[in-house]
Parts: sequence; C-alpha cells; structure tokens
Amino acid sequence: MRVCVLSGGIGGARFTEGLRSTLGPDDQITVVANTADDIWLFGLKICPDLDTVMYTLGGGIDDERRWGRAHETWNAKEELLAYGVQPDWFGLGDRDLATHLVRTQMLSAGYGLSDVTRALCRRWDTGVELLAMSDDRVETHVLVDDDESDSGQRAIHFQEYWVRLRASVPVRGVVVVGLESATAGPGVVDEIEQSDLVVVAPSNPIVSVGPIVGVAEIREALRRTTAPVVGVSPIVGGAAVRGMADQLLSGLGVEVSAAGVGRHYGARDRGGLLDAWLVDSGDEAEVATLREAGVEAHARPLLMSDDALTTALAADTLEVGLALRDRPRP
Ligand code: FO1
Repeated sequence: MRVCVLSGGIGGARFTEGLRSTLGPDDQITVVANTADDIWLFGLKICPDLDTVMYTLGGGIDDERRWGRAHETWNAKEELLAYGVQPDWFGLGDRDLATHLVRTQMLSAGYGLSDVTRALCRRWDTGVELLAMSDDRVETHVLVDDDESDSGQRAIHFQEYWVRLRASVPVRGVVVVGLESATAGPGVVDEIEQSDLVVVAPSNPIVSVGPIVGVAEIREALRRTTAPVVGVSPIVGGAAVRGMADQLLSGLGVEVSAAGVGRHYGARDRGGLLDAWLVDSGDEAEVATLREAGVEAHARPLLMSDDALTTALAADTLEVGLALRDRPRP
C-alpha cells in the first residue's frame, strides 16, 4: 500500500512513526513536508519541519524538545552570542549546524531542496520517502501590531513570532511569502495521484498544512486523486496538543476546535480537502456538527502520548481511509 502524509513538524513526524510501525515492508510511506517554516540565518538555510521529520524517523531527534538533535551541544551558539550577532533567540546546536552546512553547500552547488533532502536522508535511513512540498523559497510571516509603523502592523518571520515571542502577541494575519508562485516539489504530484491514501497529519492547520495545500499544483492533485484524503485533528478538547495552533486559528477567526478545523479544511465533495476527519474520542459531540457541514467525522483516541497509542491512531486512520476507498465513488 502507498500512503502519502502531508506533514508539518512534530505532530506529523510522530504520526508517521506510528504509520511506519503499522505498515509492512511492502508498503510505502511518502511524507510531503511543509517548507514555509524555513529561515535563512547566518547564511544557512534552516528547514525545521523537514529536519524534525528526518531526525524523528531517523532516530536523531532530541526527545524532549522534539526539534534539533539529541546529545546536542551549543558551542557555536555561545560563540555567536559572544560576537553579539543577531538573532540570539534561535537555538542552533552544533550537531544541527552540520545539517544546515551540508544543505546550504548543496543548494549553492545548484541542487534543489528535494535533492538535498534525499541526500541528507541517506544518512538517516528514515524508512520513508521525504519530499519538500516545493523547491521554491516560501516563508510564512505573521502580521502583528506595531505602533511604530504608520500601518500599525508589521510582518515578522514565523520563527520570530514563535521562538522569540512565544506566540505571545495577537495575530492580525498570516502571509506566506512566495506561495502563489511556488511549484510542487519533484515527485509530489505523482505521489498524491498514485497513493492509495492521503493523510493530512495532525499538524498546524495554518502554518504547516496551509502552505502545503496552498501550493496550487498540490491543491489540484488533491482534488484529482482517486485516493481518499483523511485528516487527523491537531486540536483536542478545544486546544492545540502542542505549539501555537490555537493562537493562529483564533487570530484568523477559525474556531479552535476539531469541528472548526474540519470545517476550515472543508469536505472534498464541496470543494474542500477532506473525505474524512478524525476527531478525538472526547470530542465525539462534534461529529454531528461536522456531518452537517458535509465532513464525515469519526471519533478515535488522538493523543499520541506513547508508541502504542500512536500506532493505534495510525491504524485507525488507515481503517477509515481504506473503508472510504472500498466505497463506490459518487
Ligand atoms: N523552537 C524553539 O522553540 N526554540 C528554538 O530555539 C528553536 C530552534 C530550532 C532550530 C532548528 C530547527 O530545525 C527548529 C528549531 N525550533 C526551535 C523549532 C522550530 O521553531 C519549528 O519551526 C517549530 O517546531 C514549529 O514547527
């Protein structure tokens, strides 16, 4: 079986670990990862979501941060601080730096981001194919209040909004720079069209899933594919499991609930993204309102708090997806 996962960083990587445990050696998993989190710092191209997926599936992730490398040291960061160079709020570990050095060196030699990702993954033996949503430069910026500027707002890079400000200021808008002209990364459209199932991972709907489905060719492929598209809610009990999805959703006027995100993605047969939507067992009451919006919802345990639960969630997602595939298409 061929499964294609649309993923951001932490939640999507964890879900894909569960999928890998559920599927067998003859099955194939492709992860299409968000690249709009990417940032150029100190002359290096940093790709947080690609790296979180690669490190997590390759066994190199730091277990409690869920980003960057295990057994990390911070000598280079301390030296940069001593030179007083900015930004000092983004943690670049010594081991992690090697990834960015290799990536930047290959990009400068003319390789595309997807080629670079494939080369880096050879070391990590992730057991999946990891694709960049696009090889073009795409960067999410967040509009925040700024009483110094005459417009009263300014756009800051998502990483500054999240890492420096800890999502502590109101979101007035999100602008994904470069998205309208971005083309799908090599292999992405084929993968979506050839897969037996497409899963929208429990990632941030605004800054992770949003940019991926915002790539026109990807959005069209998702409309066309015969594969069922099943999503897993990143919102459980009205709150984000991790990260800052609630601040971004409410900032953009999307209800912070499994039903709110399901409606935001929309039912595929009404021009949206989803054929089915998994909500947490505790949010069972939202299934009915989702069905009114034409989104077929199923309540399952969504919290991936250990490997067994993560694997069970992946199995549930496959079960819902394959039941859809076997259903005669309208
Ligand atoms: N997240 C933080 O909260 N603090 C950091 O200093 C930080 C550094 C960092 C370096 C490389 C990398 O790949 C990710 C990093 N992240 C950091 C996570 C990053 O902000 C991700 O974009 C988020 O996890 C959201 O996807």
